[in-house]
Amino acid sequence: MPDTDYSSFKKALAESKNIVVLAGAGFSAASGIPTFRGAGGFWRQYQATDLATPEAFQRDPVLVWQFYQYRRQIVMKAEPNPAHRIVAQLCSSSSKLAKIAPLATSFRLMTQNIDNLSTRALPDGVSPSALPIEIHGNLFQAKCTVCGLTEENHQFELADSWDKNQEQEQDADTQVKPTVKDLPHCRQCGGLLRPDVVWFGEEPHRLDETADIITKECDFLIVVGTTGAVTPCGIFPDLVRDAGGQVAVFNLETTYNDRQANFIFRGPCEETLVEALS
Ligand code: BV8
Ligand code: ZN
Repeated sequence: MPDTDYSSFKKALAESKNIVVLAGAGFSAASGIPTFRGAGGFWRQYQATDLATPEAFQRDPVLVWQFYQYRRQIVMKAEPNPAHRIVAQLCSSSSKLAKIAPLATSFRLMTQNIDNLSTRALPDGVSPSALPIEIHGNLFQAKCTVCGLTEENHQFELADSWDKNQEQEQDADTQVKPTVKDLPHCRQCGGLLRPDVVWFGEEPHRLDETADIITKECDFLIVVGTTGAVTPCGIFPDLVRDAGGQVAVFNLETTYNDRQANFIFRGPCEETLVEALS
């Protein structure tokens, strides 16, 4: 039966060497970012998984860019929440980490989220090793569909004809729909840019690196705010347990990862995770 006691969690953490946090959409929920399968997971009449695929982009690149533009607009107004902040502190401060895990040589974040909030929670000038591994990419990165050039893209460089109030769903059909020529294009070759995020059916970013960390180094995996429904991240808890590590699950409700959990903390991670890691 998984343990639900914070003091035994903290004791286990204090004996761990390579701690990994695996985050999902629930990690950013307190920042006001809609999760995938919750009520906010719908956009107009679509499920996100109807739009987060290469086929959807092939079929209607304008609609897919509107979907990501809508999410960028929400994220740009959002702030990191206490869960982002405590994980960012432990990723970037060895002295703070030593207080809760004196034997730890690494504390890393792997996030399925593309909202950049975990990076924004970090202090300026951190070492690259403190940055999150963004397994599913980043909303503020674009990639050329022709030459593969990738570029950061923080301001809304989308054409003026772009509807600035996409969230007003009721008048979605009355707006002038942008065309492909209004979409962002590559400054190097003129090719159409796509959001540099991992769509369903595509290989996650840094997969070999994350697989090595999970199977060869991680001895304590903290899974936060994810259903565990999406692979390959959804099987990381199994891999850590198979390698003799421990797993803790922080979620509002049951998840596919609960069966692998040594610890389960039911509740909002912006509270439970802060309690557990303080
Ligand atoms: C791959 C980026 C192979 C884009 C995302 C059939 C057909 C085709 C494919 C498949 C198939 N069956 C399985 C697959 C594989 C597929 C998959 O898993 N599909 C699922 C739907 C079954 N996976 C893939 O395609 C992956 N690629 O397998 O490639 C390969 C491998 C090697 C080499 C070559 C090829 C790629 C998957 C990546 C897809 N992209 N995001 C975008 O965001 O638009 S996934 C997307 O879902 C997000 O990243 C999200 O994080 C992720 C997982 O969802 P959750 O994080 O769990 O979010 P959700 O809303 O579901 O749940 C929120 C959770 O938070 C809930 O549990 C809730 O209770 C909790 N919560 C809410 N608030 C709080 C909270 N918890 C705590 N506190 C709170 N306050
Ligand atoms: Zn190009």
